[in-house]
Order: sequence, then C-alpha cells, then structure tokens
Amino acid sequence: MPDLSISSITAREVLDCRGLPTVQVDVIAGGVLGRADVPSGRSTGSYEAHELRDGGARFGGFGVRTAVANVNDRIAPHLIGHDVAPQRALDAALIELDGTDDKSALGANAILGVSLAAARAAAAAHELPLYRYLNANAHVLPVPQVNLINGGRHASNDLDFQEFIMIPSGAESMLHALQIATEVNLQLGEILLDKFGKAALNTGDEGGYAPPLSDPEEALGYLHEAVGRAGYDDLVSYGLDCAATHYYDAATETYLLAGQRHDRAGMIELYQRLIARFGIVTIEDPLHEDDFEGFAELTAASGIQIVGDDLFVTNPARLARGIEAGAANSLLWKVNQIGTLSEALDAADQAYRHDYTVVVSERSGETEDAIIADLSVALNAGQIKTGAPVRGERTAKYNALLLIAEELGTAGVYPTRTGSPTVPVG
Ligand code: 2PG
Ligand code: MG
Repeated sequence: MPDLSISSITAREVLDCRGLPTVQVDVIAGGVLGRADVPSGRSTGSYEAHELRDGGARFGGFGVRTAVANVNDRIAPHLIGHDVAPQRALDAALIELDGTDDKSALGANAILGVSLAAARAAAAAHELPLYRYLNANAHVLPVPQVNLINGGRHASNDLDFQEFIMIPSGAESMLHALQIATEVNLQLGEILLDKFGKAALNTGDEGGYAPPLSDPEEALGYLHEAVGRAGYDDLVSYGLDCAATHYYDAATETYLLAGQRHDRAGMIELYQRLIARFGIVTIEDPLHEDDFEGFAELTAASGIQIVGDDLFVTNPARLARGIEAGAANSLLWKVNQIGTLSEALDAADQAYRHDYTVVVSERSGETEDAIIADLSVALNAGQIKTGAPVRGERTAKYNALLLIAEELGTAGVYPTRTGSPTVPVG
C-alpha cells in the first residue's frame, strides 16, 4: 500500500476558457502531486451547489480569491496528515467542515477542487491512470454528443435552444467519431457561409457555430444537411439540449420560444414533431427545472432518451424524486453541480440501479483539465458531452479520450449501434 498521507494542499486562481478566474488545487500525498481545475457553468440550475465568487470590481466580480483562501487557510490545515483515500472519507470530511447543504460556507468550487485533486493524487500514488484507479472494469469509451450549433445562454444569437447536437453513434472508434464530427462541422460551416455570410461562422461558448437564426427547426435542418453532405446519414443521430429553464416564464407558466409562447403541452407537441422529423434520440432539459410531471409525460410519450440536467443537478435527492415520478430516463453528470466526486459517483450508481443512462458532461466554462475523459471511462457511461471538437478546452477532453483508447487497446469498447444498451441510437 503506498503512502497516501496528505502533506500539502494549495489552491490558486487560474483562468477558464471565458477568461474568468477559477480554482486550481494541488494536493500532495505520499510525495506525489494531484492537480485539478474546477469548471463553471453559465446556464446553471437553481439547485446546484454554491459556486463562491468574490463580487466587487476585480475580474468583473468573478474572482475566486475567497474560495482559494478557503482551500489554503481552512481546508488545508484540516486535512494535512489525513489520507487522500478512501475518497468517500475525504469527501465526507470536506462536507462536514463546510456544514451547509449547498456547500456555501467554503464554496463548492473550493471543495470540488480538493476532492478532484485528491482523487488524482491517490491514483498517482497507486501509479494508475485515474479511470483505472476508480474502476478495475473501466473499458467503455463514450460516444460524444457533439454540440455543433450553439444558442441560448451560450451564444449571442436568437436561438433559444442551447445545443444542437450530432452523435456519431455508428462510428467504429473514438477517432472515427471525431473524424465524422469534424467532417460534418466543415460542411456545416460551408452551408452557413453560403446562407448567411461570414458572420454566421462566429462561434458560441462551446465552439459550435452561432448563426443568426431563431427557428430551432431551421437549425436542425442545416445540421441534418451537413451530415448528409458529409455522407454520414447512416452513422449519425441527433440530440438537443434545450436548457428550457432559461426561456421559461414562471409568471405565465409559458415558454417563450422564437417569439411565441407555448405551454407545457405545446412544447411536448413541438418536441414530438422534431423527434419524428429528424430522428432525434436524446433531449436534455426539454422543460423547466421544476417540472418533474412534464418530464415524466414527455419521457413516456416520446420513448427516447430524456436527460435531466438542471432538473437533477447531479444531486442524489433530486434524482430520487425523478425516479419516483418517472421523470427523464437519463442523468446529466456534472461533478461541480454537487461539489464532491463521491456524491457524483453516488448519483451515477443510483441512476444505473434504476436503468437511467448517464451522460458525463463538461461545463460551458472549462479549462484544459480533461478529468471528465477519465471519469466518463471510469463510469463506463458510454456517453459524453464536451462541446465542438475545435477549441483547446474541448479538444483536451477528446484528445485525452484518444489516449485512453490507445491505452485500453483491444480491451476498450466504443459502443456502436449494435453493441451498446447504454447509448440511444436512431
Ligand atoms: C449544459 C452545460 C454544458 P452550462 O447546460 O448542459 O453544456 O452548460 O455549463 O453553461 O450549464
Ligand atoms: Mg444542459
């Protein structure tokens, strides 16, 4: 057994892909370093754990000096001398030290940085890749949900749906999946250029195009056309992240979509039409974050994968409520929504036990840290959402997956249409 005792914990501010500060933590245990960066969302759910920001003028209020100080001055003295593993014990100590339900005393960003860096240090002390340290049976590479058109809070256009996704579910390998995604993206660029001119090639927060459109059906049409032109109709299916909380008006209980108001029934009707027309196989957050009943209705009526993001916020208690109600059949899995690795792993276990799929996800505010690549393989989730394969903070994850695929060799499985019960296919 390697020496796992923590000798130092240090945090600092670094910048995320939006140029905003985030927390980076170093944990040294048994003489080896584990380092992790904390990601940050923009279309966040109200029930997420609390991300501590400094406010004031510095960095436009987005500074994380207080969270950094909480790691250096409060968490470090408390944990130095403790073992970095088991992860559950370490995370329990962090949760207890914080003492609040939403991790607002120390900040979920402070806590998560320590939790993830500790996992990395423990894996390094065991001389194992993180995915292997977390799961001796890790072997499934994730099919990417590739977000090629951005809208909602991720783009400065009039599309209300946040993400228009193509899924290379029929690819033969991770690299083949990325080849397909890139060839489709090149075609999409040509189509948008022809149609709208150069300005349509500006991109949103996750690297997908942000064309000047408001009609979601039109956006799906261009994506579909691009797939056809690239010659991949047989290997690709489609998905959406509607992030509907962000265009829901609670006062009138309606959704304001492309200038028109729809009630829940109207939205469900619209989704059913889009599913039938485009062969959509997965929809995330089709309704607002408190509408468990509406999620249940659409899940039963559509028969496709319905994913809860703002609905569940990777929180075992909210997921339990969803399972009880039959709301959604898939968990979007983001570690920073709950704030410790152990709690997020618990949410994934609970999802699997109830036949919910798990989609491991990035945040719109990412760094070069590719930890979710390891975590997606550790969970054998079979699905990942990490943006368009065009910018460093997104390609970092894809490239890490290519390396993992190489490491796994013939033991690795890229799920295909015939091979996986965990991936939705058209
Ligand atoms: C989402 C995410 C990531 P954000 O809604 O699924 O794509 O966006 O990180 O802004 O919440
Ligand atoms: Mg989402």
